[in-house]
Amino acid sequence: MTLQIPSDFELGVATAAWQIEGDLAGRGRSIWDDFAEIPGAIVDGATGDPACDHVHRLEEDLDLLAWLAVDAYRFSFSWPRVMPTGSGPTSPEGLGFYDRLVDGLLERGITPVATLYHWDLPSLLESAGGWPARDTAYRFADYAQVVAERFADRVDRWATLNEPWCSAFLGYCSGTFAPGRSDAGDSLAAIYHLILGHGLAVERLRAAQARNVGIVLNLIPVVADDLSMEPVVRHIDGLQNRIVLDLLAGRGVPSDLRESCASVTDWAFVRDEDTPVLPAPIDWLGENYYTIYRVAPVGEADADAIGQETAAIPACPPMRFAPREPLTDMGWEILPSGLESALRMATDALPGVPLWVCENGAAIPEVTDETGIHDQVRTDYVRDHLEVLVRMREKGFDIRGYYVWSLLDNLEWASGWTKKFGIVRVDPATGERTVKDSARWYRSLIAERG
Ligand code: IFM
Repeated sequence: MTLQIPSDFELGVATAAWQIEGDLAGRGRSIWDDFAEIPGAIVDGATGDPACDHVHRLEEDLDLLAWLAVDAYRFSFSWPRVMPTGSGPTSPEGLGFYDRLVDGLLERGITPVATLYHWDLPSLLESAGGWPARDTAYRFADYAQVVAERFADRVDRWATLNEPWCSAFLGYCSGTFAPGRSDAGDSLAAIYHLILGHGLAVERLRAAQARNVGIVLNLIPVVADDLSMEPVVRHIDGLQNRIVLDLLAGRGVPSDLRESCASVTDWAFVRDEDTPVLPAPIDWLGENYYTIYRVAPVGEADADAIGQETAAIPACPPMRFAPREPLTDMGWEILPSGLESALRMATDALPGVPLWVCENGAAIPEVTDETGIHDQVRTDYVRDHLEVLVRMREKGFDIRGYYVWSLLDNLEWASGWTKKFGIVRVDPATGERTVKDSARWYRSLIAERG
């Protein structure tokens, strides 16, 4: 069946600063630079410089975007490139880089869509306590204001945070992501302060006349075949999905979570004065969808799926993750119908808020020969998820667009260069870009859209 994309449905690609920019000399350090120096923290020892050397190859990458003819490009500002010490003085060079990026997109007719925080907390703010500390939320709001005052005239859509779940629970509970801390109580304080920072930043963005302000989550449907797993499903769903949706919707921390996590926190960080700030009205919601969580009673060892770790779940009851084939290279179950469940969750919690799928894509094996880089599984993955969106739109869901993750092969966080999500290959040794089959397919899809 041919995929019929409606003419008003936005198609784009996404990246994030630490994963592609490089040029550590031109910015302050972030928690990911520090994490990368811990032996074994990043599997292949990759570091944030040169990454894809995007800062020095900006024109080439802008031309790639123009060749794809995407409607929009989603990138993230690096907080330590804008404010090297996390608060106070800004860097003229750093801001100048983003001027060139945003202006270069506009010159090519591509809509800039910016995320303010995609996990690269300035190192000095981590030394001051990181996201478990309330003050970090206020520093984030100050940074948001600086960026919005400079770019509100040119950036069309703003996301405060990308996937706060990862920052909080992989960063502060399992410690498999930067900053590599393992304290369940701290991770709950972190998720709360991230959403507080979001709410404070929304106010500053609006004051600076920023248009279209939202947030990007990774809502993940949780399923189990075994009925006895219902309480576990609820606990994980609470931490992955409901805590953030409920805070954004003005319902506070879900009462069941307050109880099920009582062994690891007294929730003293939740303050009454935050009640009006947390549900700051948003203009749109982004969902990054890759997979579901399938959980099962304890049995064999945990699956090797990246990010699916019981250690990332505060007060985790006995359980294991049990993804089913087909799997991507990340060990993630491929299940396009889960995208519908994730978006329904968003709509149920925040009715009337338009949705974008801000990331979707796959790390999969590729075949390279003299005719090119063949990645049919990636193309199928993208097409199957787009089909879900087209069907949902027909049913009346307000879904406005979709961005492939990712434009480039890049630093896949703790997996370094070992997992490739790009529709364009990047040679880690030389930085050379080579278009894959999936990029040619996506380009034709955009060109042939209804
Ligand atoms: O690479 C990441 C991205 O930074 C955030 N969302 C998931 C992607 C794949 O793991």
